[in-house]
Amino acid sequence: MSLATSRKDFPILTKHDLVYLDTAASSLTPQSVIDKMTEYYTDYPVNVHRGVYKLSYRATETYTKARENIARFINADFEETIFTRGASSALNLVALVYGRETLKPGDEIIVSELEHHSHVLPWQQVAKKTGATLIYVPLNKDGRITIENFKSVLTNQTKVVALTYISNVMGYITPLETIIRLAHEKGAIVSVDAAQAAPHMQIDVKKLDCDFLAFSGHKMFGPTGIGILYGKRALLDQMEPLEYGGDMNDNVDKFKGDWKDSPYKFETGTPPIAEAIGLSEAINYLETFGFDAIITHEHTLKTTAVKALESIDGVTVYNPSAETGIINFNLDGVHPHDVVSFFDEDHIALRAGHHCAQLLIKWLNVPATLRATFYIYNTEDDVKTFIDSVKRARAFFTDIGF
Ligand code: 7TS
Repeated sequence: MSLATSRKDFPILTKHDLVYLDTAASSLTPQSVIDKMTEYYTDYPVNVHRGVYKLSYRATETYTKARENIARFINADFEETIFTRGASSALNLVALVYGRETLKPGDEIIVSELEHHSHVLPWQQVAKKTGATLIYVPLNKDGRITIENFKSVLTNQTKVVALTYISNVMGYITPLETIIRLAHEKGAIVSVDAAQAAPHMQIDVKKLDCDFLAFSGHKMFGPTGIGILYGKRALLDQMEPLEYGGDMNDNVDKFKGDWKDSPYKFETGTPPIAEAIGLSEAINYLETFGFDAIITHEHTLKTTAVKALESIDGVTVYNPSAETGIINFNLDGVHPHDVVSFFDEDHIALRAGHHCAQLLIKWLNVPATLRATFYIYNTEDDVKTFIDSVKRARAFFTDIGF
């Protein structure tokens, strides 16, 4: 399918005058995904793995096929593809189970200041509980994780490397293939936060050889409330569940019970059925474009916008070299929260704040930033509207002495 005609697939874009530049927070939802979820709620809205009646068989079969499709999408096995509430819960599961069960005093966990809070806070807690130490990869002058800088903190004590694949603020791609190889040579495992990568680039967990990888449905045309944790089977087999209850269990006696194998042992209770079906359809939709076309389109729009921003006096772009479609910027001397109302007036949706990445905002030494992100439905016209709005805001604040 062509990117140029994709806008008509998104009901929100056909109904409203909207320049949507906040995909890094959540992408818009195409009609085909809405239809698949409506079909579930309309035609077979029943639980899975329980009822011995036709509707429940249909729900179970569609739900199971959804997992198969999502596993195929990242080249994982079915048993290695766990449904979670989102990337945050997936990353927490790794830290709170694998981390807590295996780490001991003296062990080191490598993280970075580019991480989203959901890939730092769980490891901080685990470090506190186990006596392990958090070590930060020094970022280079552009704010990137480099192989050289990673090597400078990798030691024989490194047991876990927890890094983002694409930064949600800087849009940089982490050189993970080499980092994973180096980490494995030291016997460390690698947890990858792919929340910003899965919507924009092909992920092959076997080729990447990561140990864990997490992403969310709602950033890649899917619904909210669902995410994926991929884990290598051998690691998942040695991990205990995080939560206990229905569906994950096998035999239950008065004083002990046991549980099924992965993925079920990590998924207690009624699962996100409509969401799993919706995410599978979102993947089908995403795949009709091909990742090369997607990333080229986003990057082209981003490059045009950065060039225009850099020609405006009093605008700072913090990540001009980003390989993806994310622009992180500020109007000099103006708090981003004072700027966003200009965008809102022009029907432009973008985010101001710390983007759940306070470590990076502190590294940049600013109170907050503005972030614009491009995806398949954005156009050259969107870039123009965005740049005109920045110019209008800049002129206003210059006039009043900022
Ligand atoms: N990791 C990264 C890199 C993210 O960008 C996000 C969400 C998460 C993890 C957490 O995902 P969730 O689905 O569990 O919330 N990032 C953002 C953002 O940049 N703006 O809003 C949410």
